Amino acid sequence: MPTALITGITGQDGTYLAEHLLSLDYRVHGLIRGQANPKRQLIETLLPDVRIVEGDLLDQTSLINAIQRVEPDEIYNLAAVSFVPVSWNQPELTGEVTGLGVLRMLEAIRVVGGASASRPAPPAAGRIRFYQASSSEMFGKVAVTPQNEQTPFYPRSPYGVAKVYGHYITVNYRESYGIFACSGILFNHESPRRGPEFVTRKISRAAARIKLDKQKDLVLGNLDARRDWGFAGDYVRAMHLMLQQPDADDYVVGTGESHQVREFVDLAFRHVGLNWQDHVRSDSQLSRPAEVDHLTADATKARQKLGWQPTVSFEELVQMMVEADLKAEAGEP
Ligand code: NAP
Ligand code: F7E
Repeated sequence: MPTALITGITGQDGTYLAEHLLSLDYRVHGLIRGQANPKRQLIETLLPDVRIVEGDLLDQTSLINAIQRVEPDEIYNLAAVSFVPVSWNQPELTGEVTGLGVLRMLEAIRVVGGASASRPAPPAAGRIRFYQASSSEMFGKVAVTPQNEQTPFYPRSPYGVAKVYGHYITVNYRESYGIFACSGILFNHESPRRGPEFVTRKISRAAARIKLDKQKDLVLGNLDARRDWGFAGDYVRAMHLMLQQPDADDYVVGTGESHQVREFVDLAFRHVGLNWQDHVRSDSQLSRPAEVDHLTADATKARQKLGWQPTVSFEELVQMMVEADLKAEAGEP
């Protein structure tokens, strides 16, 4: 039975990945930070088969201890400060967790495996397979559309900059120490488990609440921004597939379709029988200091080499999220 360690287990992707790996008969361990993390109980209740291990991406020793204790075959590094606006308010923390946290995970693998510059690829370090959650935010201000593995990076936020560091340190440890380390450059992926601060969930939740007379209107930022939105449940399959390949490599994962925030709003409100223009306004206070205007994935490599493809369309994603929020807001479990 293969063993996996997931950092960021309490996040959207962590829960979907844990479910996917458990369905494939993995023994799954999830790294949880903090003495009294309120989400620990959520994981214990929703995912009772996940074994919890304590640790923090800010603490090198805790990561070494976690790897020594779990002895994983695969590590999925999903933990990050992941909300882009927070990264302007807390740029140093974002750099520490989202950027240097990746170095600490790779160092833990190197130290436990005993790799060094003079002895690049000892069997133990080579045995653990590592997945890094890279992001389309690294492309930022794009000069080329769509974006693939060769597209240059031009990050537009402290988050994007930290992810570029995480990406290249992953490539570097693969090339320096022979560690099997992959980066998935994932475009936006959403679900009913998405944090309510992200735009898709903010919209689906508001549409449901307005429909149920629990809220009057919705204030958003830039309605013109375009994203390539897919379903998180599809994207965690790609993460797993990357670590099953004969060689470590980097892959872009996305649907290849981009839509404006405005289109998401329109579909969500239409799904509950409302006209969005009666309820939604845009406030420039919510715009970002530097915006990423338009992202579209070219996931040809993932399709061809991993055999991966998305199963949920944009329209289905919007419906799934609004339906889930209608149930949640109506008090259904
Ligand atoms: P998320 O829901 O925000 O989850 C982030 C996770 O990181 C949480 O479990 C959080 O734990 C954990 N974390 C934060 N700081 C930590 C620390 N110092 N030590 C250990 N854990 C820490 O993010 P997501 O949407 O699942 O995304 C997963 C990963 O993919 C992230 O790295 C994100 O940047 C990246 N990504 C996401 C997307 C997307 O569209 N979702 C696209 C590309 C890349 P707590 O519960 O304790 O806060
Ligand atoms: O914003 C615009 C906003 O916060 C999407 C993270 O998972 O995906 C995510 O980052 C767009 C932006 O996601 C509001 O300006 C308008 O253009 O949902 P978001 P994101 O910034 O794309 C990438 C791939 C990651 O890696 C990240 O970890 O929507 N927008 N009005 C708004 N955004 C928010 N949050 N709230 C608004 O009111």
